[in-house]
Amino acid sequence: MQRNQRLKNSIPLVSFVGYTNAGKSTLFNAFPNKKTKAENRLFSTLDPYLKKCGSYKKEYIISDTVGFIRDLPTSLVIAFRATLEEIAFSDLIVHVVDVSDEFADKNAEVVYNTLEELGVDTGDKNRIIEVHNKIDVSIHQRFPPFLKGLEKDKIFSISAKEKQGLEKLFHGIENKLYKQILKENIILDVTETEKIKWLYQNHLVKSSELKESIIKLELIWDGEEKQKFNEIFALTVL
Ligand SMILES: Nc1nc2c(ncn2[C@@H]2O[C@H](COP(=O)(O)OP(=O)(O)OP(=O)(O)O)[C@@H](O)[C@H]2O)c(=O)[nH]1
Ligand SMILES: [Mg+2]
Repeated sequence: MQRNQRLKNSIPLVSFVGYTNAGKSTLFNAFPNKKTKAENRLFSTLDPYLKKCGSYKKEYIISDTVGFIRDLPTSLVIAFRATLEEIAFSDLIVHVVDVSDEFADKNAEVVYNTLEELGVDTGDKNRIIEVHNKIDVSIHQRFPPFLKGLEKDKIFSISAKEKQGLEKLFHGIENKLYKQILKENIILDVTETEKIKWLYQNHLVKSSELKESIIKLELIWDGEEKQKFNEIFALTVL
């Protein structure tokens, strides 16, 4: 409900979370501002941990928050209570991980446990992306997800400090928040039953037209669904 309400009434909220020292605030500052001067003043007066970002018609608000640690001190929890509560209702959770830290695994685990405690279902992978930060000083450039099963397109390797990989991240966030709805036709042979079945089962078919052994399907889907289809069936859509 919260999510739909926000999308209807205002702009989506993107919460930065992560272990302390992961680079959340550095990343927050690296995001280009989208505000007018007046808005700017209003925002920073109301809450210095919020910032309006994004491009034309794809705006969103980012929220920086306190770094998680094994046992968050009560005073910090109280001070950041509103922000912490907002995390569970945000449209996207950006988990910043310092991959140059030898304890990155353990730290990420603490973050996911804390998120669960805050009421976030970490099994809902549609709302979580991982930002692997500090690749300028890490041993590898790419790391597997810290959240088991998180898809590759939800992982962004960056250096917030050196401003590496940021453009891809900005686009990734916009695409997650504002899915592009595509209307496309696909022509299949009727013997390609697995593909046809998959499209119907995922409720992507708007109409169909059968001509001899050829079926033309009118699809309404988003980029993510299209990509999934192409991955499963390794096919280019006409
Ligand atoms: N080498 C390198 N250092 C970084 C990078 N990003 C952040 N840092 C450094 O890491 C330290 C912590 O960065 P912050 O942005 O304050 O981290 P944070 O996650 O906001 O920390 P808390 O608010 O304390 O939880 C600072 O010294 C940053 O300069 C990066 O991409 N590369
Ligand atoms: Mg910080």
